[in-house]
Amino acid sequence: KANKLQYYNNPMWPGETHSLKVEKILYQGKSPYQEVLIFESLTYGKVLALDGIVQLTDKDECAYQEMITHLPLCSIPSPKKVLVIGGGDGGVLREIARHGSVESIDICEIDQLVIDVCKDFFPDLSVGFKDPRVRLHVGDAVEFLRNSPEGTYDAIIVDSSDPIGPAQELVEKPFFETIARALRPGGVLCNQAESMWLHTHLIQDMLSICCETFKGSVHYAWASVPTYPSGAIGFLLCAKEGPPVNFLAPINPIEKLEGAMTAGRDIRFYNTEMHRAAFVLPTFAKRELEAY
Ligand code: AAT
Repeated sequence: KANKLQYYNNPMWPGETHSLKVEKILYQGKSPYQEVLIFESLTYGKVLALDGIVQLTDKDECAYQEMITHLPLCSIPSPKKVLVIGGGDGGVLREIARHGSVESIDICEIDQLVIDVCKDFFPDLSVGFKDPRVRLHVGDAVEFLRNSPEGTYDAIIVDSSDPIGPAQELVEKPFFETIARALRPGGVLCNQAESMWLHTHLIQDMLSICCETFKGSVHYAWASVPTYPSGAIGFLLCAKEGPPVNFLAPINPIEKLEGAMTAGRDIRFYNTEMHRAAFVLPTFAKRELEAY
């Protein structure tokens, strides 16, 4: 009962909650950063929750991981150096591996426990860590970016949890400034950007910080993910000043990359049409987000 109350009162989505029937609890533990729970659900397969918030499920992880990865990587010609923030389950790494042009993939995840339990329970995601191009850094992304050399990355993907707990600083201006510093001119950022149904003010703040910080194009995109609050999640796409980037029309289409659609687990959600469609906003969201 106490848990139920806590979920209804989550300040990120006050007064609402979403339930999944638990068939079996597979793992429950606590790291220095968060509570980690894995369970088998009736209808979405295995589920990973951190502090009671669903991070991914077997059934719909394809939508989030494929979009957060291919929206940025298909928007620039032959990405080579990529950085992932968060993403300890390995799903985004699995998606990056489809891009043959990529030479190195750094990942900075704060929580070793997430990495370890996902290796045990989500082999279809943690397979991403097996790619020889991957270098794992366990630590806080804020610290990692402060120490990373300037102008290094072609793309940075911020696959982080909600800004309560260890990801709090990841929506603040100093963090975006270190990201912009770490990108090469014309390099791109794709940041998990919450829901247009729930988080207008947060998205507006992130948009205005990013327009100021990156100076190239900045756009909001979204996709349907049934197990995330409100059933939708957004992505903030930013290009650093330099060679111009047109996010709306992918220059590096996935369908043209040798074997990318079928390597490992087949692509289930992303394609060039979904890429273009992701930037089309409902009227209310256009009105609220356009000015930024
Ligand atoms: N791909 C699964 C989706 C996630 S996981 C987010 C990850 O970000 C978690 O493993 C968490 O430990 C990590 N993380 C949080 N804060 C930091 C930090 N400061 N530095 C590095 N890693 C961090 C996200 C789902 C989004 C759900 C939206 N409601």
